[in-house]
Amino acid sequence: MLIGKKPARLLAIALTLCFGGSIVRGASDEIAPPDFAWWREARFGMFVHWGLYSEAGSVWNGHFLPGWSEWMLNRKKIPPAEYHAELTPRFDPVDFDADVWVRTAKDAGMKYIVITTKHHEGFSLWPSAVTDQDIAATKFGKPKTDGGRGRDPIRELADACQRHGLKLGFYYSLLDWSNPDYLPRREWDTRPTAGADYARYAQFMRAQVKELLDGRYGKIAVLWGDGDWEHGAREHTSDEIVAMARALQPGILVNDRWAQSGDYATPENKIPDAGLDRPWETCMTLNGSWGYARDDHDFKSAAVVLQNLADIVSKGGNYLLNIGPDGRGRIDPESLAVLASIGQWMHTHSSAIYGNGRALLSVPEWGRWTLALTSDGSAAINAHLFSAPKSGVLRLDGVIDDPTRVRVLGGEFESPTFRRKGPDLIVDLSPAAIEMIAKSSPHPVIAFDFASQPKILAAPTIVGDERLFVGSMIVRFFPPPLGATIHVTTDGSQPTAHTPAITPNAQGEYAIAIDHTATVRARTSWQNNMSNGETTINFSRSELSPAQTCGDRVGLDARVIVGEFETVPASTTFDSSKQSNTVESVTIPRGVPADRFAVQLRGMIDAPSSGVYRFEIASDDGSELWIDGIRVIDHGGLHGATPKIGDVALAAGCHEIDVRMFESVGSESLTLRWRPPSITKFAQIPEQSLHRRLNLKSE
Ligand code: JFZ
Repeated sequence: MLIGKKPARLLAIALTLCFGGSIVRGASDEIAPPDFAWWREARFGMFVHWGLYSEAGSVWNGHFLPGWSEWMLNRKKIPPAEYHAELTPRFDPVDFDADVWVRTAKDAGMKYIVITTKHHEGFSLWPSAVTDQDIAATKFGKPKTDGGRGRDPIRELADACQRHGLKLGFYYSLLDWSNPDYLPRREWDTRPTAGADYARYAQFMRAQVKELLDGRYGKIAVLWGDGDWEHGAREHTSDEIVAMARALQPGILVNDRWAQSGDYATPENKIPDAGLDRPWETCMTLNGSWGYARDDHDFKSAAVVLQNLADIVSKGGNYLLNIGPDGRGRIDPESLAVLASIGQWMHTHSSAIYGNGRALLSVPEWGRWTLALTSDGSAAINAHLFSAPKSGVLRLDGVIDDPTRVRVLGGEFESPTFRRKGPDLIVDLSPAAIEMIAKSSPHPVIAFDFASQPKILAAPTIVGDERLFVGSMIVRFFPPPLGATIHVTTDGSQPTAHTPAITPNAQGEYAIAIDHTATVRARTSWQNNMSNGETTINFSRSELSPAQTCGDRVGLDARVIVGEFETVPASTTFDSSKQSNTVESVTIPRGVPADRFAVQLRGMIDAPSSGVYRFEIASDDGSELWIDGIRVIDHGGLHGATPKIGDVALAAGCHEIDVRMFESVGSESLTLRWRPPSITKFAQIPEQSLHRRLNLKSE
């Protein structure tokens, strides 16, 4: 995976050098790849929710409304005109000092800030040429010549970030409760919808995003979309917006809330159990609201935040911790106190956070392991001790190298020593150390320093993610730690020290060939000590599904049925369909109801070559992909627009395709991409590759 990305990165560096470090696009129009280097190093950022709702603080007509303050317009069913008329004149954040905000973030150890430039309420926090519902409509933002203060908070924040060396990202809401072109309207919103045009709204979004990214605010590191759930990517013109962002701001990171998967995932207010297999960032509130909420004093403690941070980093993710400054621009004293405590801990422990990621050690009962790899080649395994180990002992299973040093990062207790037991490192904690660990809050960290990346006798990694093959396939293993050996069985039995070891081939790769369906089990050993961990993967040999006659016209037949579905309906259920038409690609046909329907798309798909095809379906809600009567992807159930993949072996030529999806309520979407044999990336399925079948009843 990494190897595939390298040329692009090198190209970007080469371009940067050629053009004297300025940010330019190459003559080939090559777009710089998303720059994850700083983001992985940073690990910790500040989310800022700030807008008109901050002035209200969840108080409307004198009543405090618990919950998310930035949703007040919607929750109180306030007509947008009334909302803006009340809050725009009041919004005058004279206490706003961008340096204070940025220093607060920096002192807390945060490396980047993402601010809401426009939230669902539809108020732009910068002077925007394409709306009047913006900062320029307030006394704060009105030009001095018009009696205003002439201030632009986004500019002040951008400049302060620049001064203090923090990266800046822009949150932008696709959902907009105020823009007259935004549809659908809330049920209680009485503004006439005649003349409203979502395409024009999308154009407005493009104009606004352009303002934010065209360079007037300098280098912008992240475009953080949100509120994508009422329309699909095509209506939002997400592709155009994202392409524009990448062209204007080379290396910019785009999140996954543009009705498409983006560069990284953003689980919200929760930490995925085992992390995710793509870059990810959890955003979290500090109290119970994103925006300032006057009476919400239920703040997380620094200890909880720092355990979350260690948990996230141990799973390879980032943490975007939110603050909600008030309508005068002040960060409340409770948030400041928590951030200050976080900063104190970070001051002495940040080496166990920055640039850290997953360690190859299993999750311990007492806390989390993180692994730091530094640019000079040295490394550290960090034990984040949320509680004292029950056994009184820290075990670093399978860590073959000896650390050069063991340190208690904050010096809360005396650095322990280690002993070796075969492939394992053991640290016996003194009663005094155990007592200190139990007492310390936020948690203490013991760092194990290594001169170079430590060899860890973990379960071997299998390279690649092919699980289905035709004929025979080579299964490759990641090189084991130096001097360690890989033992592999293919008959389902557990590998032991007596299982013959595999030796590297002429290319230095550890690989075996299989020509039958097999369960591959692998362990590593070092000096006759077997790894505790084991890798088990099933590989299936498949025959190529034979090709059939192609259709003679492009497009797929679509059938729509209306009703309440919670699972993907069977094909025969669509026989009752009263609505059928043609689509040019795998998409939801026009004219479906807003909610409660199911769609079936049928036809032929033309495979350019023989081999294993991988498909990726993304749908909201559930979907299934069938090819030649084989269920390739089962993505059933109610969910958001999440992707799911499946493999199928196809002979070159045409095959029956049947895509079914259903939508309960909310937003709906459907996309299908493929990765043909020996291609490394997913791609759009060309429209010429989809054919209508001639023998369908509707013909
Ligand atoms: C959104 C906003 O509605 C909210 O006000 C806040 O800005 C937050 C960061 O993002 O809320 C969401 C968005 C996505 C999910 C849930 C709440 N989600 O994907 O589960």
